[in-house]
Amino acid sequence: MKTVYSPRHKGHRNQVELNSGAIVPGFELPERAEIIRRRVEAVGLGEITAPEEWDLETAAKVHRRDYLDFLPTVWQRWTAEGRSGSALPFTWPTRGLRGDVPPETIDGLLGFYSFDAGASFVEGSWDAIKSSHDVALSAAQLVKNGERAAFALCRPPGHHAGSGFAGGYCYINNAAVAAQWFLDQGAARVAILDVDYHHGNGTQEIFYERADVAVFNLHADPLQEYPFYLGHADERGTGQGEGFNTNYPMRWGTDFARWDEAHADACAKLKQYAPDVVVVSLGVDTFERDPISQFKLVSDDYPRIGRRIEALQLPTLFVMEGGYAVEEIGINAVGVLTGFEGA
Ligand code: SP5
Ligand code: ZN
Repeated sequence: MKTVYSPRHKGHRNQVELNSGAIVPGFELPERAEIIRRRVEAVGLGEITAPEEWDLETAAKVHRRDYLDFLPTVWQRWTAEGRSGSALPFTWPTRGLRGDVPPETIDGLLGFYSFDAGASFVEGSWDAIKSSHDVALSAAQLVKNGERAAFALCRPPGHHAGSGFAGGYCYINNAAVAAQWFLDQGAARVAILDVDYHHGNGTQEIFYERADVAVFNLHADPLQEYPFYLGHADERGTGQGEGFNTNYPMRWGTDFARWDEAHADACAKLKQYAPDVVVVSLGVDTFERDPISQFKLVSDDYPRIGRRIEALQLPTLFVMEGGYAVEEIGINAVGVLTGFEGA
């Protein structure tokens, strides 16, 4: 299968995050995308192409316009205050505070448009965010034009970004934008299968009241793990969307046997939904040596994930999300893809 990749992700670097009470260098490193790209080349997965430039009109159907307008302005606003380093929020509008009045100043805006301190901005961030969005849409176009599958090597990732907020290393929800684009191109139904270790809270929020995108999410139990405040099994969708959101929270220590049971169930339900296309939010932070995660998958398990997805017999767009064991993420992410291809 073809891979879409842009070197513009590299400007998004030297971010920071809050971890165990300290501001630390971000886990979401530029090397991640480079290691995956080199693995794509090493195994001969297929051609690697550059994305086209896309406008933000599809993104504006899954994100608030004011949020999309804010993102490109962050670095300029931050440096206009005489700051350097990373633009990071420190106040958030939780319960009991107003979430409907955007402040005028950058510190207030950063908190208003995020849910954690895991999505800092540096000088090259917006250009990388936009390139990641373009990578997802260009790979979606390959599938629309008849490829059985394509790989969007997105960086930064997207599944924690909601309609009006960044967080968890995510800014624009690339998988959600791609799903919306398939609908706009004539698909009747799209399924999103999120296999990242963390719950895809942004994707769930965006489609929670909709029946035209069914979301299946396999992830660490929010009672134990980030993002903590969404991803429980009783979240089934609401209104028109009731029954079209399915969560599989799993406890720390989950191994492949247990994980694959949930995957098999999700794939069976996904098949019943009979979508025209499936978008896979491909995170490989389920790996046993991932530095921020607590599942026990091993490298040999990833091709088996790809084989199960191939068995759906649907046009498939893989969108890169998380995975932080930097040495192994190439083997594991591309392992899913070669498993799919070899099935
Ligand atoms: C796309 C994606 O995978 N985003 C993940 C965001 C996770 N942010 C919270 C990280 C918490 C790290 N704390 C782990 C402590 C281990 N030393
Ligand atoms: Zn993750």
